[in-house]
Amino acid sequence: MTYVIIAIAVLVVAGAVLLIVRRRRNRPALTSPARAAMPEVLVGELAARPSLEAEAPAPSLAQRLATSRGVFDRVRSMTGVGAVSAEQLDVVEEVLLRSDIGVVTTGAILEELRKNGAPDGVAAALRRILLDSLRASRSVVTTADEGRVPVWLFVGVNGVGKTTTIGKLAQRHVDEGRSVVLAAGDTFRAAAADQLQRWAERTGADIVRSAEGADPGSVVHDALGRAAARGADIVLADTAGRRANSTNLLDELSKVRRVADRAPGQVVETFMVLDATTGQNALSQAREFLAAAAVTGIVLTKLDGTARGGIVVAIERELAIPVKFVGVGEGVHDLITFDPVAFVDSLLEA
Ligand SMILES: Nc1nc2c(ncn2[C@@H]2O[C@H](COP(=O)(O)OP(=O)(O)O)[C@@H](O)[C@H]2O)c(=O)[nH]1
Ligand SMILES: [Mg+2]
Repeated sequence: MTYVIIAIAVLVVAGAVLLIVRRRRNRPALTSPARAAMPEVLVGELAARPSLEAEAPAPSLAQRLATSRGVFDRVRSMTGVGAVSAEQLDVVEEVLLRSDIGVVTTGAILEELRKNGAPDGVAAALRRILLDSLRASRSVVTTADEGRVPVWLFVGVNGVGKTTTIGKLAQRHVDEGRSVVLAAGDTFRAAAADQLQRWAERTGADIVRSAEGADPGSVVHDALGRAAARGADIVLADTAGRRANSTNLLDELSKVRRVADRAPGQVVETFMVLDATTGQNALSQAREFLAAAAVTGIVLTKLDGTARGGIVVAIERELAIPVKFVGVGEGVHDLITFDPVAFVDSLLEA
């Protein structure tokens, strides 16, 4: 009998210890301040309301690129493997041209399909061909030589999304722990600097601006001085997208570039910003800028809501400059590091 009582007592004590240990484990690591008990009604209301996260899951790339994906519907639904029929080739041609992949690139792709057929189906063959033409290195440089401040320069015509892209990238650099100075080199209108200033306030970046009509070179020069004095990690320099004529604009860009590349500055990336919704026009614009600006990468904006997603492939094939970022909306997080596999899959994966 005594043994039984002792055994029961031991069990009860062990149970109690287990309970206490479990409770402690469930407690969050950081102790939060004690809160007053909430009224039952409020508790009920809160429980009934779904959390914000559950309400708005981040859209997938395929969702963001839904309009371009729609153009490829007919290719994705093609059945059959092996030789590609003349009718199928016609459909592929129409789809590629509609997606603004361009005549040259479309011709090359059709030739390849004709020659090699589609052993795993047309969509899979197209996927492989597109990925083959998107093999450029997309690394971005964020460091400069000892004692210099890295500068990212943004060029492109008015309205393509330069300032917005700078704002999004400022946020990215800040998130990655870099201190950022923005140079408001678009002095054509005061509103341009105001817009950049709002991005600076929002992202916590520093900004150097001047009066409307000021010399953009001197704004960039001052921004470099500020960055060097404060030990900032990177300067993002905005530029104007218009002048009285394009020769003046290109001259001005060359001058801004020279200033930005002089110590303490060092231009490590020059991004040409292009608007995807202008399709093949973006290509001709780019050609005009290329010689003057020594472009190291393309930022393709407004890929959301356009059917012209194929322009990514046309740009890389015809200009031989890598697309490094794509804009998929107006929000601060709507800029994506361009990933060919994710991009091509968002168009062609079932
Ligand atoms: N939908 C969409 N709009 C964009 C994107 N990037 C920029 N914009 C919009 O395009 C317009 C022009 O952008 P802005 O940065 O002022 O162009 P900038 O003249 O080249 O500096 C603004 O209304 C932006 O919100 C994008 O990726 N997607
Ligand atoms: Mg601007």
